Amino acid sequence: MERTFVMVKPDGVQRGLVGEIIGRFERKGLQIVALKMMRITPELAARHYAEHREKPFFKGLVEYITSGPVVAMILEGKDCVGVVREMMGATDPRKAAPGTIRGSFGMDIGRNVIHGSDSRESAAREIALFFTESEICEYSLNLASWIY
Ligand code: 3AN
Repeated sequence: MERTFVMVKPDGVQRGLVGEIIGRFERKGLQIVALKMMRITPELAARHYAEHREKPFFKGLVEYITSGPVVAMILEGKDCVGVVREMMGATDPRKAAPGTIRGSFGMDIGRNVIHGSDSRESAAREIALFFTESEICEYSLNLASWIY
């Protein structure tokens, strides 16, 4: 089983999309193994978005992601990283396929509702950045027989 890190960004929380987004992942058959609402500090934002440090949009990105609470989670399932990326849609919501989360709920690349890790390596790094081991729940849903 694979794990990925997902976050409903401040615009998603403000717009009341938390339940809708989590519901999509649950109904898909992904298992929530960790979940919390939190405020991202500028320091955590800088570490999370380290690869974008030199980009022109970096300052605005940090201001946006620290502007209100986010809902962070770890999801688990077969090929979870890729499955979540497909469900999120393209980074720019105006270009994201209709039916994807960004395609359904976004209009601007600077307000794109959700984050999901882009690789297994990023997922491992981001999970360690946002969660402690004790915040992760190991439990059986018997997915082997009902989902797969
Ligand atoms: P994704 O979130 O789809 O993996 P990345 O990693 O390229 O996309 O970008 C990380 C975040 O940076 C995006 N979610 C978006 O909020 C922001 N971002 C990326 N490109 C731009 C841009 N051209 N203008 C403003 N914000 C951007």
